[in-house]
Amino acid sequence: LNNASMSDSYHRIHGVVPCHDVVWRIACDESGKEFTDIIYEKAVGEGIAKITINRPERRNAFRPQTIKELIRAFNDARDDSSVGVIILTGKGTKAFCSGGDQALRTKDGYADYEDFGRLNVLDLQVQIRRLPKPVIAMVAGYAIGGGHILHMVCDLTIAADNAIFGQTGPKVGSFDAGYGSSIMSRLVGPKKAREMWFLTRFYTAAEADKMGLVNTVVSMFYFLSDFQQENLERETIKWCREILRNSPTAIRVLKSALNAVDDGHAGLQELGGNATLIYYGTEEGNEGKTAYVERRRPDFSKFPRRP
Ligand code: S0N
Repeated sequence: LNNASMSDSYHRIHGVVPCHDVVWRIACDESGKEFTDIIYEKAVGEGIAKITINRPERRNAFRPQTIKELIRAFNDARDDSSVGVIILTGKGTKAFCSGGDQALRTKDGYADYEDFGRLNVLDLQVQIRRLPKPVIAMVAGYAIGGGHILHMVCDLTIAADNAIFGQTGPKVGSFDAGYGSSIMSRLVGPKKAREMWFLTRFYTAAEADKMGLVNTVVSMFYFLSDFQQENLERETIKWCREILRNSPTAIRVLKSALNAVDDGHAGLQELGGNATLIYYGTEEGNEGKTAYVERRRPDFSKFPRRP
């Protein structure tokens, strides 16, 4: 048995996979329904969730079902207070995600059930952007089209040195005029963003690093087996652990602050929600609620009017 099949059979039998010093346990959401297009795992005792797009035979292209499952898993990871960081990745070393499944594209989006198409990947992009925990894209191989946009909406990107980034829209008859354009322009600057979209070139991990598209590139001497892939995961886990050592509230507020200007009213709402959340925890905020419950006039006189 090679590493890959050993780890696959271990997964099936025990529901857990040892990866260096991390033990991954298969997770589910409250519906209890199985996932078919993704693998959803949590690292035992670590505060890390990992969501893997599992369509390697299609270079991890997503269909509406894939996105539905990703949304369920991200919701669960958001609600689970033991989770502090979420990794988004693709199965295998050939692709993170190659975008929407072109075989399912119809005149009104992507269709894999019912009679009409949909672009539910846009909901997923917004969900990742608003999720109050850091989301890290762990990219090996191709991050193309809608897959490239998914890594861009994540907070951080850790790339393997075989990673390839690019947009194909104008070549295959599509475009993302939302986050796929605006966030890209913020990340790499307006000139480079135009280059990426107008010329539809692909870029190596080193080029992406230089452009500010990724946070780091994990160099790998030889990148063909599961063992080498663990180097990428090892580095990603290191970044997760560094984040997890820090204050979750500070990180939560910072994520919303870093997005606020670009996300307009929705960004302000997210940041404002965090202010309310913190205010609820103060004695001053509590006085208002307690007075209402006790049917008395609230007394805010003891609280300072700070300069
Ligand atoms: C990723 C590429 C470069 C990999 O090349 P490689 O390694 O040579 O592999 P292939 O032999 O090409 O592929 C292996 C098998 O996988 C299938 N496949 C790959 N990608 C897709 C895909 N996206 N959809 C369906 N199938 C895919 C291949 O067909 C092959 O299958 P077999 O073995 O059966 O022949 C290369 O594969 C590539 O260029 N892929 C296409 C990349 C692409 O153009 N993606 C779509 C880009 N557009 C979007 O993602 C749109 C996103 C979106 O949803 C959206 C968002 C906002 C607004 C609008 C939209 C919108 O859709 O319009």
